Amino acid sequence: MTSTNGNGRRPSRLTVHEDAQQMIDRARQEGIETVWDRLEAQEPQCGYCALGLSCRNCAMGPCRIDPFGEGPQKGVCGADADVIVARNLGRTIAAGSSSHSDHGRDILEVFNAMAHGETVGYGVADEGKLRRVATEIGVDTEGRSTEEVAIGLAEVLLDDFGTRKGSLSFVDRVPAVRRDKWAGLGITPRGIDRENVEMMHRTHMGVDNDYVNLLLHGLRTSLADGWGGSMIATELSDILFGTPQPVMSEVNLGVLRRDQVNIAMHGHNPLLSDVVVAAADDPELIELARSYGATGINIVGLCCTGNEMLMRKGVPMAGNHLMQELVLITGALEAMVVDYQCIMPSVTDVAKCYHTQVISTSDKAKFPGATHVSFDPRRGADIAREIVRLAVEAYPNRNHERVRIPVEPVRMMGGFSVEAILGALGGTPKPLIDAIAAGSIRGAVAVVGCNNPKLPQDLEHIELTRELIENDMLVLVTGCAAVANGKAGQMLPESAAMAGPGLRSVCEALGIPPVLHMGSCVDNSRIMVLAAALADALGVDIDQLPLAGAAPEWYSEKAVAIGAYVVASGITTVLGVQPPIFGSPHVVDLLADGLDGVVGATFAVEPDPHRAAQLIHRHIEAKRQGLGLPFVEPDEIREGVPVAVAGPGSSEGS
Ligand code: SF4
Ligand code: MSK
Repeated sequence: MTSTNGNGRRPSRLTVHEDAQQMIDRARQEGIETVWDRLEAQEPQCGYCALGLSCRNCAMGPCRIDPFGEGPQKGVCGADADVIVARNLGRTIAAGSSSHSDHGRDILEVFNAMAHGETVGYGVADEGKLRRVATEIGVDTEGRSTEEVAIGLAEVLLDDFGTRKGSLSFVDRVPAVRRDKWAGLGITPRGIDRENVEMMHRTHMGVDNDYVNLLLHGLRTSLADGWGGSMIATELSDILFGTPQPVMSEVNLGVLRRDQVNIAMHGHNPLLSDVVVAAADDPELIELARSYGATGINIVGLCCTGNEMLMRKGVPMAGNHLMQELVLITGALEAMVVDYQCIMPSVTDVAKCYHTQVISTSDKAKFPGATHVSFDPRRGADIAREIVRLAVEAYPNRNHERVRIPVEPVRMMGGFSVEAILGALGGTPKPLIDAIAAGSIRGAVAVVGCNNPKLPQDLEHIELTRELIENDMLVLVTGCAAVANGKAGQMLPESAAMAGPGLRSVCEALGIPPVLHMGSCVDNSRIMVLAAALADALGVDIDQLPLAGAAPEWYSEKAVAIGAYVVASGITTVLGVQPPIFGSPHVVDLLADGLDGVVGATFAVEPDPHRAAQLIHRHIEAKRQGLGLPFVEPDEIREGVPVAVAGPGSSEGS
């Protein structure tokens, strides 16, 4: 493999982290190609696609619309820019929503099999939550065994995927006023699969040719994710593996151990990782590792599988999306075990340069060059041991002279489920509401989402968060954002010192960080539950609350689905990367403005983290004013300090 190696651009222009910079340097020395090289090789990327103006939905095309008005303004079928952009966005939402929801269904199927006694290695870890959720959605729990309740819960949730009901079970968690709003717009999610299938139907040539109608169905499809597939994944994972409670952990490449067998669990689904963590404690496997000269077996996380393990078990986190190739370049990894989503096909190429085994585990996500061990919940514990054994047996092949673990790990705190947050508040949201009403906390901002090599890795996450907490806004994080903030030391109880005086005093009183780790990508559903609880406690709709969302470095279709359901639920969201919609001024107007009159929230795009923070601060103060709370006038909100956001595509990059 040959590397163009970012054309000599300084690693400090590609990522803000020392561990990543050292590994990029090493990739260059060893001629190993990484994501930044491939981005550069793709440049300039297609301008039609970047604007959302290309369509390949049928064989009369592919078609494109000329954004300058000189070339074609319609596809062969007659679709104009509005229809093409809206159709593309609709399909993106459906792909993201389907990804989360298929993950949710996988968990549900194992949960159902567990309830019927057909699995090995799985059980109910949180009986209280099982009974609470079952009661909430109408399953009789009185005098029934754990298994009977679990079967009843599984049956109701299995129906949520189809068309047998008019609305999803968890939609009842939404404040009534918002449910009425959705019903009025015709966007109440009915069945998870149904909304996704209908979106694929509507975007076929010659079906829905009204961009407004298409986008409304996009919102409905996303709601089937946020209040359906993702929420099912979160709730059942808590019941199966435990509801997260505050826990200390460590983050960055320093979590790898020079003297141990290192196994990185990568992807999204906790079904396998949970049993692998248990298998790593198997005395026989530890003895085998010792027989090869290692002192033990070290499990670390990557991306959202890592978040699932960190949240529940405090398993250390090696890194987020853009670290997945760099962790291999340490030469210290015996195995990268992957399930699905966000796993670059390139990991097998990089692994070939070392002794690392890539072990794929999902029959729906195979990787040429990987060893495939098919996950089967009926033999979960055995399969986990088989995987750990493969990793241990790779240890003798490690070239110890090539091992480079670049930094010491940073401590971080995770585990802030809604239950944990309410627990810290004494069992009710009232202290949080009181702090918001008094103005010591101005509001809360969900900073979520991925990395994107078009931006310096983690810069936007860290800078946006820094400015928000300095201005007394509580930050809730999930996914790759949480890893970024953890690496920057923003997620410790003592990080309260980085916050403004109001937020600092609340965090110090409660012993919590100003940035709360709420989990993986599907766990954005926790943020929805918290928002609904706050709205209900105040007797208002979600869009009246001083809340905002941000996805500063998003890349994935799942992130688009998340953004759409967050906005449809009433929370304005700022994106740091431009979505491919700017080919249609009508679509842009609707998403950035028109939606405000429809769902009470909009999208904004602001790549500069300081300007984004300012925009969010103004939004939150406006919401405070709307609620009759003390607020800061917009012109009193200080100007942020813009930074040059230079990525590989920037001329400033070298
Ligand atoms: Fe072209 Fe229309 Fe076919 Fe799209 S659906 S490829 S715009 S003819
Ligand atoms: S892993 S979807 S890169 S947050 Fe959930 Fe990270 Fe984004 Fe994947």
